[in-house]
Amino acid sequence: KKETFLKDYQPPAYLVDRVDLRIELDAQSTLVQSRLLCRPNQQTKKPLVLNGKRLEVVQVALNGSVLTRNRFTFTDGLLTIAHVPAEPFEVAVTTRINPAENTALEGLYLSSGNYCTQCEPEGFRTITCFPDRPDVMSVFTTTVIGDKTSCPVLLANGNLMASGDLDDGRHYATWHDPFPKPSYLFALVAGDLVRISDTFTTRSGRTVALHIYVEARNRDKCGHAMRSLKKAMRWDEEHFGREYDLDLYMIVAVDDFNMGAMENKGLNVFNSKYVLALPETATDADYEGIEAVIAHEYFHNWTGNRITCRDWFQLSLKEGLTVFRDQEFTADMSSRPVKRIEDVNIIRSLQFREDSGPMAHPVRPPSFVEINNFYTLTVYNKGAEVIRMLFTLLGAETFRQGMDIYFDRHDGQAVTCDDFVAAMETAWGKDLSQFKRWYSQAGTPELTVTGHYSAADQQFILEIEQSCPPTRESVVKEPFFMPIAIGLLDENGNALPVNTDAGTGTDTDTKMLILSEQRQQYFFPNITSKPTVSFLRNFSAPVKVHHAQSEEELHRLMTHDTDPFNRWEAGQTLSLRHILEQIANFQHQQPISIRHRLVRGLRDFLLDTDLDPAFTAMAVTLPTENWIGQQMTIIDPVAIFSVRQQFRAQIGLQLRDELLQRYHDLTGDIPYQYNAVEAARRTLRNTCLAYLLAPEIGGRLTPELLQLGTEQYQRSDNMTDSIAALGCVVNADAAAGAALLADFYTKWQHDPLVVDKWLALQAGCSLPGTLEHVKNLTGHASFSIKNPNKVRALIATFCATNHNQFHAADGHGYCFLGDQVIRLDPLNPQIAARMLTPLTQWRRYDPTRQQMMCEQLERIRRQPLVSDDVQEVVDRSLQ
Ligand code: DPP
Ligand code: ZN
Repeated sequence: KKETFLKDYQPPAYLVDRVDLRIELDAQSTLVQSRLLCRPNQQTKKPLVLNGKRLEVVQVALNGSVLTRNRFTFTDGLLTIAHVPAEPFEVAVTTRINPAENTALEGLYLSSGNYCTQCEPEGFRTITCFPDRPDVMSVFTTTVIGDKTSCPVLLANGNLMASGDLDDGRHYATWHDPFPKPSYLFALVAGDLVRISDTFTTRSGRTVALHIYVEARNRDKCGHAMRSLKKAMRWDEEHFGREYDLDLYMIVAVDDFNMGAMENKGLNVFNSKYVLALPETATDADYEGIEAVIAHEYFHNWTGNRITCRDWFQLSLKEGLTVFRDQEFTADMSSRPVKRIEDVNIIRSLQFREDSGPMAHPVRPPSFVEINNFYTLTVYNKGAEVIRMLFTLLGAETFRQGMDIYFDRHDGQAVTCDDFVAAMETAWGKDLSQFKRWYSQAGTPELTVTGHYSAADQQFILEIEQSCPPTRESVVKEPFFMPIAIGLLDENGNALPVNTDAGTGTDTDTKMLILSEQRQQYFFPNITSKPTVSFLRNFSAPVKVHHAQSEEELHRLMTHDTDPFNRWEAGQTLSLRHILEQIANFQHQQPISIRHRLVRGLRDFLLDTDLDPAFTAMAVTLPTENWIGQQMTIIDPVAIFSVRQQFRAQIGLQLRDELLQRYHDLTGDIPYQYNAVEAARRTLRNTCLAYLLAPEIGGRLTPELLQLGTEQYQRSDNMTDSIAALGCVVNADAAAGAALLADFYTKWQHDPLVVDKWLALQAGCSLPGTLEHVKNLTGHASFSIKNPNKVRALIATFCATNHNQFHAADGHGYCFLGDQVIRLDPLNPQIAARMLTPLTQWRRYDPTRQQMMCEQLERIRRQPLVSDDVQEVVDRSLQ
């Protein structure tokens, strides 16, 4: 497959105003009849070209006459009719497909015996022949025909128009979606499902029916998803003025799904992980994830469906914006600073890594081989940071005006990221052309910050210099335009008024600087003593910062900063420094020790009961292994793990009394409830437990501490507390862990989502011997390589999070991943390509590891039937 370029974009030669589909379901042989009402979109006469993949073309007709085989061709994924009328015409195509054989989970497939679809981005072409590109928007009418017994439920997008019985035990349902949409938003679901119903009254007083469809065994697990949906609908009305537009909103949960969920118009299809929850089966993190993903897909109805993408290069137009919207929603539902810290952790631990590796690409990629490889942290999460910078620059009110302009201008259209920024420019009244470099230049900008204080002039000068490492699409980077939020603290930690020219009622502590040049200076007058800089408050731009601050200053920020994000950040920076210093010791076979001052800082956070416990939990957690690794020229996974683990054990020992005290004080006395307050309490309590049960490497815990974990596991009434305790025991003591794991499996083997947790816990286990155990589990009755959730739980957890053991010096971890990718690729190329991520990072490791990692990449590339998905990732990695 060859590379596709953004610069080669051409408008479609033909538009399709209407699509009529008649789909006769059969597991091995589904017959799809489509009638397309086409119309030329250009003056010059061109052949009609439709995409078609992995299907059999049974018949093609033009304006009612069946075409003989010499009137059309069907090769290389394209159905071409050379001669079509200049006037609007009708093309009818009949295709035959095999859902039962579809293990790629793209197009129409079976999950637990039920039919479902995934068409984004290019799955519709595996169902029928169609101009499968998002700038062709059509009104769909879909008739689904299926067996009454095995498929009592027949669903498609829009509203139900007709239904009834047919002969030979079959029945049909006809659905009509009045909103023109691209083919990637098409959906069909059929099977034996139960329905949970509710209603929502929009602010204009319309009643919308809300239906969640699940397998009967999951009937009682939909309450949280339904409540989340209603909250999201209300929130979008209140915060963006957006109301739902159909009379029906349907969500279907399936167990086999490549991604998290899909926003098909009126008929979302979800990975069951993001729908099903009961206190006994789902953790607080699951509850939060469900609320966020339900909201995300709902928000797509406006940012994605009503206004869609012109082409797939614009993917971030809908994804970056919708992630920003769901982040804001979650911040409103829980704790804003904690949500921000979580999002920044994702950006820095994972997106920065992507942005510095071979898969680095701008938020709007200039080219791709396989678009499925570009559903990335860069497009989603960095894309959301770019939107957030606009929000920060324009301010909430002007940003909202920009959104309104965007909706007004482009409703019903397929547009580009430029169109979005243009709407923001209109609202702001300022030029954003330099800002748009965020869409075209990849890589993480780096800022070097220096402060100069002159006591004589009572002036403070802040100097910022920006640079960005070269990436594939651009070697020399033009300077970025970004908001830098800062504050200044005096020696007692008091905030200095830096924003004195702001109007009344505004925050005088925080100044928004604009950085647009390669090097810039900012002047602060009337500063009576050398200030401490609180730089990049709330992480106002997705950049790396080099800022030589003393420990004194970091402690001041940690205890006094008015910006909660930077309080947390100062603590992280301190921890990071100490960890890196000890990593150097470890590498020189010197003993590792933790500095008293660091422990004291964590202790202060731990004992400050005025803080939100969820924030405290973040503040006492050490930087992630990924983030530590990124500070190193050569990543040493064993040293990182060992030092971090040793620190955790030491903190557990030195703060045992304080941790136990808080652990007991945070014991809940009411049955499980999911809400921000209760979840925060559990998070901190389980963070304390994890410290108490953190063993020294090769060391053993006291029986009392082990007992504390075991007891929590046995007594808790909810999955959050039981799995947290189980995880602590599993990582502390092999024998005790094995016993509890066996108990857990016996209890939960019937529940696939809980079994995923059981697999992930074992794959993430930091005690020695995990790889052998994981290999055995690939043969376990509960594991299936065909189920993406199982693959992620077992294989991805080991390879992408258990760094110490995945990167073991013998290279067996790499070999294991090579084996699994080779096994998976013929079945599900999208998931296989994703699994490769850890190997793409080979340049960051020592020469021996580099060589072993590359050997696996080469080996994968040599496979006779390597997919485009895997090929592209391997090729880019080895380039
Ligand atoms: N468009 C989906 C999402 O919401 C991905 N399949 O992110
Ligand atoms: Zn999305």
